Amino acid sequence: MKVTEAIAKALTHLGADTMFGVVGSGNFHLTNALIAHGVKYVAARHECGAASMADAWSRLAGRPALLTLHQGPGLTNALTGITEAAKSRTPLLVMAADVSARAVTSNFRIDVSAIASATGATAARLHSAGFALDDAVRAYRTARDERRTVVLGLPLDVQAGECTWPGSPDLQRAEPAPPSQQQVADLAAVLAKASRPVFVAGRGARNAAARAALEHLADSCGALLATSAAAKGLFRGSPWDLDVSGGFASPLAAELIANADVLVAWGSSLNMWTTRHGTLIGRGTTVAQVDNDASAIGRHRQVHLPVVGDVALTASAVAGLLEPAPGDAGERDAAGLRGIGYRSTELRNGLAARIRWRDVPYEDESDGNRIDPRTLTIELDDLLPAERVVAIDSGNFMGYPSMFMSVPDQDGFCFTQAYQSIGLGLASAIGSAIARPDRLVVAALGDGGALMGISELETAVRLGLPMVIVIYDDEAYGAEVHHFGPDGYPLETVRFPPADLAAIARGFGCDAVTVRTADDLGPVRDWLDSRPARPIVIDAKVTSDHASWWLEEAFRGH
Ligand SMILES: Cc1ncc(C[n+]2csc(CCOP(=O)(O)OP(=O)(O)O)c2C)c(N)n1
Ligand SMILES: [Mg+2]
Repeated sequence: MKVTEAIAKALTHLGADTMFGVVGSGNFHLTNALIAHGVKYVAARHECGAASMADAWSRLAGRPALLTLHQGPGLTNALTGITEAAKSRTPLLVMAADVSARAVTSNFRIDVSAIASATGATAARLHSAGFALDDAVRAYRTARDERRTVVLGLPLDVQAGECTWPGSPDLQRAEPAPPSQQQVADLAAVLAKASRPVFVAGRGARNAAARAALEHLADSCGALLATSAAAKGLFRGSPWDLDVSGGFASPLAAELIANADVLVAWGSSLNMWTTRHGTLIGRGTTVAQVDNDASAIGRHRQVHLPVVGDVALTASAVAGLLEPAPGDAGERDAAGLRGIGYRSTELRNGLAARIRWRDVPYEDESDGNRIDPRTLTIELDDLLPAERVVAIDSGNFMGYPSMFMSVPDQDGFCFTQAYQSIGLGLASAIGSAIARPDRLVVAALGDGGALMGISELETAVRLGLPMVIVIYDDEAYGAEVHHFGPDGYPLETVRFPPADLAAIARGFGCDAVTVRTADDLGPVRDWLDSRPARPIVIDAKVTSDHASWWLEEAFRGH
């Protein structure tokens, strides 16, 4: 059997069914072999776009997409997207064609392993035709079971070789790691005594099983529920949901988190973004951290109680030790609350009224020619169906969709910020739309990031994706303007003349509208009613007199 054929057969047996890429001579045959085995292939226009699509798809599907790349520049073009995926622990298999070992003078020759490792991805390689299948299966398993971005180098001579089919690979996955009984008991003891416990769930808790186990445990000890930005939406619908902890936290959420006496991080590293540079962790707060990766514990914050174990398993085990004593149920108040921990009827009412950013009063700075980005985002939040995925690029604007747009659950938010690159948002929105065709995908971009990744507009149009692409257009690299402007530095390098982004979008085949006031959003309503088969781009000319408050806070981390 041809090596490419054997790899395609094995990967599809393991469950690979979606692939993104740009095809050149080095990945032509393998890509076609995978398509022949039933894999859906999405052709991107730039390898970085393909990588971000694959990253987003894998996050929302919870299993590895395949990314297929030509040798040399195919891989280097994809590197920013691959780095984002690697830093986010996205399960992703990058199939990177490479020159043959003997082709020492080829133009396409680069050190694939060194490049892969340098980004934080796991480097793998097909070593010979005889072992190619083992190498490919091991790479897929590492991506799937260890949530790693794996770059599999595919030398052309090995790809062209022959091998024997050894039979289908085993589908079994490694069991999640249970925590030690001692650590479970210690955490239960701390929570049993806590009067103001708060849970912060992160990327490692972004699944339905973890949500159920954490909510159950939180009910037993009266904890309030927050997430890192990467897990936004996880507790949506719970009356005790504080939404995001960190720079995006609403004033009430920040106050409640800072006043916790026990804070438990679940699959969250408590980095500077999640803790607002540590200010959300009170001086006397006991901090526990639960993570299946021991090396993640204490990486950013001092932790009093480390627990190494799977989030859902640990939460269930701790809840088992905290079950209410018989007769305890009689203490419920009129609202059915046991009044334990942080919870009370008064707080519940306070959360319902004030936990959302859009319920915090602000002065609308719209002036008729430019719209206040807060007002724009609240209008869109009302206008767009609640069953949505919000995918966000990087820049000053990014706080507005993150804070003013609600999402239905943890799969309603695609936040590619582990590498803080601009330009990935449109492609990650396309990957989201392919993963979740049942939801409206909203890409939220700055004008800088939009123009950097704009080649993928053609992909969105070609695929007939009914997405909303909203561009917060301040005609600048606003983050830099607000970073350096206050100190009087020249800003010519980060400001641009107005661009008619709606006209550019129409050129790609999108619907488009320019928005200066809320009334200009009428065409978006019509588009929603029209069962659209193409994207709509909203070029929103936004006010930009000052930095967003979250950015001002974030600059302290630079
Ligand atoms: C690939 C990359 N290049 C440069 C930067 C530095 N950078 C951070 S935010 C930003 C400006 C982004 O502009 P835009 O997308 O318009 O968003 P805005 O800040 O104006 O809201 C730049 C250049 C980066 N993060 N990533
Ligand atoms: Mg801008």
